Amino acid sequence: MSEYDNGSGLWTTKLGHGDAGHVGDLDPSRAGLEYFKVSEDSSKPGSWMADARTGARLWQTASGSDNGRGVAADIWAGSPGAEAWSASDTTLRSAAGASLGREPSSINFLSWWDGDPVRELLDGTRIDKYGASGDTRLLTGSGVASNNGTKSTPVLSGDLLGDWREEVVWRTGDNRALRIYSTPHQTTTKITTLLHDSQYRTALAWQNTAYNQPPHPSFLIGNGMAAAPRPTVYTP
Ligand SMILES: [Ca+2]
Ligand SMILES: [Ca+2]
Ligand SMILES: [Ca+2]
Ligand SMILES: [Ca+2]
Repeated sequence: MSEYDNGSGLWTTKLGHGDAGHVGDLDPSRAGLEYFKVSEDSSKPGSWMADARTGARLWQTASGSDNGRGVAADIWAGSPGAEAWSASDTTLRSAAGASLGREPSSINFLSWWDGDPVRELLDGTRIDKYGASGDTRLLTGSGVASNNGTKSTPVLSGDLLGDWREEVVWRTGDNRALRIYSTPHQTTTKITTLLHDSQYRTALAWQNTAYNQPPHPSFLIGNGMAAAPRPTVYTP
């Protein structure tokens, strides 16, 4: 997505509907953005990664099931860029599709929560940090609930307040209030507030207007990242 986008379609794979899609600089060794998606149709590849500008498919996994959930994000510093995993797959995959081993304990949302730029896992009312031998629980929300059954979506997750780390909004179990959780961890990484990034800002809007999915900015936030771009802000 660029600031010059006019809203017309760029391409289609004709691979049909999927229950999750992720757009970001998932593979930093390739120029531009990448798109990772799962397929609901069992005759289609279970998941696939494509160049987000051209739709050219970079790699895919086997067909044969309705692949209900899938995520791509840099959750592990042991492999460059994003990792990708999905419900019908059996392994965590590198940005290039190679097998990396143990899959994370959840396949739903994401959060930048602790001090490092590698992303954490958000599922239900919990935030976990992925590790090759097991995930570590960082937060358990008490007295709050998630939405949408197994998709376990929060009311909203994203960088709403303070620095670039992401807040999460959950409803209380009695539906009488919303709570905003914010990280208690300090960071040495400096990034302009993510709502200045138009792709990320659009992603926060779609969490409340369309299919509820975690947001990604238009640039890499992850292990070994370059200095994040400074936005150019125009006012009338
Ligand atoms: Ca890329
Ligand atoms: Ca990684
Ligand atoms: Ca982190
Ligand atoms: Ca924040």
